[in-house]
Amino acid sequence: MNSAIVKDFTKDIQQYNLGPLWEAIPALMDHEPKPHAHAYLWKEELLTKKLLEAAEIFTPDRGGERRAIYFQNPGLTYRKPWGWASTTQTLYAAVQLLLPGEVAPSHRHSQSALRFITNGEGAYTIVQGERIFMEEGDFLITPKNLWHGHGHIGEKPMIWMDALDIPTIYSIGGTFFEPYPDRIETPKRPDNFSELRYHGGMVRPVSDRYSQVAPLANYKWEGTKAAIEGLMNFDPDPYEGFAVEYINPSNGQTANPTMGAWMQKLPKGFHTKAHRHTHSTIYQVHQGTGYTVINGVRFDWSKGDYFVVPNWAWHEHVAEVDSYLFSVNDLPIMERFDLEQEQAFDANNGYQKVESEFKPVLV
Ligand code: GTQ
Repeated sequence: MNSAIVKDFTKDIQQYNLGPLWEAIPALMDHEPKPHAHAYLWKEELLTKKLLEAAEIFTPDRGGERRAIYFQNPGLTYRKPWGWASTTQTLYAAVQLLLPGEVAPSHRHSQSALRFITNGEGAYTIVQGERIFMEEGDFLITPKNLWHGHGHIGEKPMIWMDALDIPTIYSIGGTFFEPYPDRIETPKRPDNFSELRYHGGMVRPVSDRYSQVAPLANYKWEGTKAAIEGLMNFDPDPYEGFAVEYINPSNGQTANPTMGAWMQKLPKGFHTKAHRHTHSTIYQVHQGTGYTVINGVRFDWSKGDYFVVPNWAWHEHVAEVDSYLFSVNDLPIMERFDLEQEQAFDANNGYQKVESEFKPVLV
């Protein structure tokens, strides 16, 4: 085989929008996942400052737009436009600020959403005609195609985390979006309807024996915390500490069909063993201080910070004080394709060597 001839031919076919597999195959078929997403961390101070600056220049009052600032992974900016708003290859996350008296108009879309409430009270989201009042530590879901908008009748600014499957839906060409005909939906059900129906925790109304999309809209913090405290009577998971997953009580599946959401407690001094897995994860530090080692780099975190563990990246957590980590993952997507794999870090007693420290951008 004459390599000059092969090279010429490779060039030749590209002008016809054809491609040479013999050149491309090593890049197309990595021997194992090579995430384009970087491990990364954003400090709370930066996020709060930028949200308050955004509040000076932008009000969420048109077409369903929100005052949300998303986490653009620096390894995924080549995706145009707007980097597909990719925090990991499959997931989007953002922080959103709603001020007292403001309305974020109702809309619906084919992307699924979830929220984790980090600051404030007095705002509600209205989903399926139900006003759901949000408090710190609450976890809320808005699976695809449900009308949702937000309003604020309290006194303090409210900030929460949004996570959506935007990059996934964008890349497979499945985007639908529709503004609500009026500004915001009018309530059709009593306030906090679903959390009242599920007040007992692991019992369900008999009418919910068959799978429903979002029978429970708000998973209150006190319930999540109580579940974790129950787990603390037993040995922790070596990789996750004391961790629970939010589920749909009508079918036992993940609360959102395309995104997993967990809350994990790491008691003071707890050091998880290192492992890696196919799925990627976005963390929000709900409480505490500590660090996570990702592929040998130490990421120090404290309350209110956000960080990304890309797929197939070695990682382990260390809590310096009692800590709670909220996280969102694409495990349901990986499992849908039967691609999930996990590997324990065997060397060095199960812990990575720290080779460097991540320096976050400060304000
Ligand atoms: O609050 O409904 O961050 O629709 C992105 C898309 C938030 C929301 C986001 C959305 C929302």
